Amino acid sequence: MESATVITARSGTNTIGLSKNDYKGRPSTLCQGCGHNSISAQIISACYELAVPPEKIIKLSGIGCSSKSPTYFLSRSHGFNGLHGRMPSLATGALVANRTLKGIGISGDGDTASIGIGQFIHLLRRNLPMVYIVENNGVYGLTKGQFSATADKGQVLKKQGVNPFMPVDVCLEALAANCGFVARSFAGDPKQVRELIKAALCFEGTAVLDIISPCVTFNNRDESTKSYSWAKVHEDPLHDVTMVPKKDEIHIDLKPGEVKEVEMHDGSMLMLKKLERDFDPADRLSALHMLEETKAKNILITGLFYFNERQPSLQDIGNMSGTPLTELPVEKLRPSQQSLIDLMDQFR
Ligand SMILES: Cc1ncc(C[n+]2csc(CCOP(=O)(O)OP(=O)(O)O)c2C)c(N)n1
Ligand code: SF4
Ligand SMILES: [Mg+2]
Repeated sequence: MESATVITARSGTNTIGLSKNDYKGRPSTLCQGCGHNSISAQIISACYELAVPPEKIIKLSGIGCSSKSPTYFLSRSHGFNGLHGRMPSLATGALVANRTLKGIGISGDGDTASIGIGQFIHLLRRNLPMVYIVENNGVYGLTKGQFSATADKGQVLKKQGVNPFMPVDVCLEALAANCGFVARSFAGDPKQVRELIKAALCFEGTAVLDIISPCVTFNNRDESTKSYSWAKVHEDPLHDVTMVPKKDEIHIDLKPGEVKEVEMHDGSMLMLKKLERDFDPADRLSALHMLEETKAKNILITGLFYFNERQPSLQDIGNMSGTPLTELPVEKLRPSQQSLIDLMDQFR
């Protein structure tokens, strides 16, 4: 994705002449304090700072409070709000038919890990160019607070009782499905959310961001691992994340070994400043191990867990045209009679 970040302070516009307002959407109708609102704000900032042309984005979602939120950012972009758990099919169709677009998919833990888990896994196998955000609050917010598939075993909710089931971990699922960009963040850590969204936008395949996004109405009690208070106390970032777009000069004033640089397809750099742990996001098995280990220790580990850009997308495998299908003339879209005869001959 084209990117450039020099913002002229005087005019308040980015390098393509757009102001931050050009990246906003309608006023939110979600509850005040809902984590989903702060994620929308960081999507707006990330796209503004990267000078992403809004018309090159398609917003996709399913059903849920989270899935409503594309209305609250990028009103100049394309968008399709689909059925519960079926956003991946929509995304696949849209992005295969039009290679000039980048997808921003917004889903919930119910939309992805409950009803949509099958669609999610198969989307990852196809590696289409999109940022897939799971706004993870451990409940079905829109339908008034039932346990979702990411709720912890033993969790107690007022009207639900005790959850008897083991949770699905979105990042573990993404790693198992060989997704090339797997990260976790927390809506209460806006800088990390923004920088990871920028990196995800510069990644060419499917980038999964599992963002703990508290539901202040149905699941924000201190003991819940999806609450603001728990996440604030237990968050342990792997690194300090800064995204440097390709047109900016990189100035780092740090000792060698403190920063790991991850280069994106477009030449942008993701700078990962080491904090407590030594961690290499190129090592998938280490990522799996670290996620299991930190979960057992009750730690909310955040940051980029895995990065691998060397995987083809369905667009590459299917040799899809760079021209959107709607712009191709009929004679290019419709196979000739001879090509159909040749195809049938292969099966005789
Ligand atoms: C096929 C289908 N089944 C069930 C529902 C009811 N439903 C609407 S939203 C939702 C869950 C939303 O939870 P989540 O994806 O976590 O989003 P949140 O509201 O928590 O952001 C459910 C079960 C539906 N709309 N369609
Ligand atoms: S019910 Fe929960 S998830 Fe839905 S808008 Fe309110 S706080 Fe957000
Ligand atoms: Mg939810």
